[in-house]
Amino acid sequence: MYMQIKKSMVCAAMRERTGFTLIELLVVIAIIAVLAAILFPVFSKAREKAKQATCVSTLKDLGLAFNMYSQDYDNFLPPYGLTTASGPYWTQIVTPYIKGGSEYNYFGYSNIALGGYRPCPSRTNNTSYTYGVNYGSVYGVFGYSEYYNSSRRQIPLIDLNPSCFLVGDARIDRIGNPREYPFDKDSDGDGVKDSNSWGGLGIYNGATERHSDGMNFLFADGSVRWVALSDFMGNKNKMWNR
Ligand SMILES: [Ca+2]
Repeated sequence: MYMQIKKSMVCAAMRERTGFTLIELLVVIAIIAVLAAILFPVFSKAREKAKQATCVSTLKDLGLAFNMYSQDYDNFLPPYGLTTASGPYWTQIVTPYIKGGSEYNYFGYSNIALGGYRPCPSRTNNTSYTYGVNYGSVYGVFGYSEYYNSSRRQIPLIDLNPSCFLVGDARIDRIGNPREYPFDKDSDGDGVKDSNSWGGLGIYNGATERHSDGMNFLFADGSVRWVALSDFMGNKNKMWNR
């Protein structure tokens, strides 16, 4: 009799344990949500790191292409634009020197369907160039054009300051050299001057901090490095000086 009662009690207890209670289910869901919240930023950071590495390798190939171009043109880099206002521009001039590129490609243009070639994978829109050259007729490395500005052949590539930037992550195909286009205007209203009062280049003179608050730069010595936005603004290692 006693055994029978005990057996039926155990059975009842076991029946109660056959499913999850609502509370248990909610706890499990909450734990999954917390884990997802922790892991998703980690995954997206890892994805951005991979894109940044692709961008670095693209800029290294661009450095080799500039080097080959300069060997064909008495050690000089291509101008920003050649001969007339309608181009061709450096983005077209340099692509035949890059493996797989042709005269019909536009280096760094974001829309591959429209002939864009090797755009930065971290771009956020599909209607612009993603790399800009160090631009300016006096302090820049790439002058407007040989047609408008004979200064394009002032300094051969091998005589440039090795830590001077040639190309960097940008929203347009040029970055106004801050020595010629100083940061004398606060365009986002946070009290810090971040762009040139001329206004044609936009915030950071066209450069953009698309990789973890910084950007990748190709330098005159062929090296490629990530530079924090604040270091670019502060001319670290004299990266603006040619
Ligand atoms: Ca500002």
